[in-house]
Amino acid sequence: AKYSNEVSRTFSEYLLIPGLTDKNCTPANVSLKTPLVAFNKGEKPALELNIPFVSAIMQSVSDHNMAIGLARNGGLSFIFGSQAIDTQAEMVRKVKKFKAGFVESDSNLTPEQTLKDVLALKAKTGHGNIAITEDGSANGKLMGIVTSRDYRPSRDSLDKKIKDFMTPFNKLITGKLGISLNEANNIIWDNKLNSLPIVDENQNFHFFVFRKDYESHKEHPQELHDDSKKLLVGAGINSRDYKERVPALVEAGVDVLCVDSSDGFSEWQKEAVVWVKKEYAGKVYIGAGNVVDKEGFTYLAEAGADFIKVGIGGGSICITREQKGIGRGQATSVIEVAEARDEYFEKTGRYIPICSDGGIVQDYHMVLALAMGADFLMMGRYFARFDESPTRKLMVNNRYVKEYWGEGSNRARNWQRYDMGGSENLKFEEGVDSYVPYAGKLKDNLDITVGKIKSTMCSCGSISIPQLKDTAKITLVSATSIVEGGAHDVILKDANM
Ligand code: MZP
Repeated sequence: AKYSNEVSRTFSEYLLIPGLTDKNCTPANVSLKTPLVAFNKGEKPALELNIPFVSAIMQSVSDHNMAIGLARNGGLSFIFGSQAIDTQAEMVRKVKKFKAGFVESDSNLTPEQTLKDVLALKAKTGHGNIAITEDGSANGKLMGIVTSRDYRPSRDSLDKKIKDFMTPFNKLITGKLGISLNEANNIIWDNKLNSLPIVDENQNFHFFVFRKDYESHKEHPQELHDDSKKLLVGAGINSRDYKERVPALVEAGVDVLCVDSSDGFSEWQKEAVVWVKKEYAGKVYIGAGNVVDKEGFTYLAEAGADFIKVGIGGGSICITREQKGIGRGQATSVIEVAEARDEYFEKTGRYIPICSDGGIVQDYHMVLALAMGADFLMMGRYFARFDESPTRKLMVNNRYVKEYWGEGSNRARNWQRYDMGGSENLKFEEGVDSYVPYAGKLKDNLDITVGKIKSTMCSCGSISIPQLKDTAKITLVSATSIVEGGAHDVILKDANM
């Protein structure tokens, strides 16, 4: 056996030391733009993210709703692959159908039909804001309310018009749905009164938005990325059925794929990457992983991967290290693979972004991962807590929680990912089924996280991710200095005395 003398470390064992914050170094000047796929020296990556976050390839995290929410905020989701090919492709299609400025609904109201209705009603009434009602009259049953795309009133007048227009319908929505007026108002008016409700003919409430977050739309123009004004979306694939799955996903419009495996240093991964690169060159991008050292990185880089995912056993729901004894501390893995990425770039002129996957607990861990060389981060637990994740919100022990289960748990039954041998049964579990504290809306939480990251970067004297990588000063912390970092030697006022 070969021994690595280096201790395998996690993010919590490090801290950042401030660098000089010059006057230009303000959160408003910080850019979190980062490459998503490989590019050659002197060129620009074909796909970039406006915030360095992607959501995990997991049943309990990334469906079409999460993908729409995250893409609209500058990140990207990889829709889970542990499902039938047609249902996964349908989720991709739903994201790609979502167009900036169009109303979208996952009800029977297709965007096309909705738009047709709007235009017809607009022609009849001459109004910009239009309710879709059963019989087309203002007294009919409300089906939805939309604003036609070519109608661009000022923010203020739009807010007022929507408010005036919606007032008579509040009761209907509240009554039929059995939610409180407060809840309804929260939903209907959202933060900045830019959200609109859609109700289908069965009175099912499909909350969707029209030009949501007018302001952040400008700040995170991800949705304007490719000219079609379509959102970017990714999807997980496995190394078994990719010859059937990939064509369906490409046909549905997927932008980027990722071979999803807890251990990606394998000939199966290489074959999958090589096949996709050959059959779909220029049509779709493909990431691979997960690896935790230079050898694994170089193997997948040479196979042609467009990005490489790093991390084994660090996920919050993951028990791979306990069950199989394989893995490595996430910080050490990222540091070593980032070195391999830089050496490979130096040697070949091809920059292959790396993604730190799993094990992020505190927001400052995100800055550490980026400073250690990750180009972007994949997170499961973080996103599972939000309204947009696909799982149930429950009340457990007097607090709201959301369900969150690992892809290696029996619940996910993702055979391809964890069962290497092709047997029909999962012999042992590598993941747990759990709850995470419910945290509300994706956007509200992302705003806080992004704000914190920008502020930490300013303390480090950096206004971009590449600058942070080059200049960050990182120190190991002792067990006692971790204690020093929390509140200590005081009696907290809300503690039970
Ligand atoms: P976290 O953000 O919850 O800490 O970790 C999410 C990551 O854990 C996923 O992106 C994936 O790589 C990994 N994962 C997912 N399921 C399992 C499992 O069941 C797992 N063991 O390790």
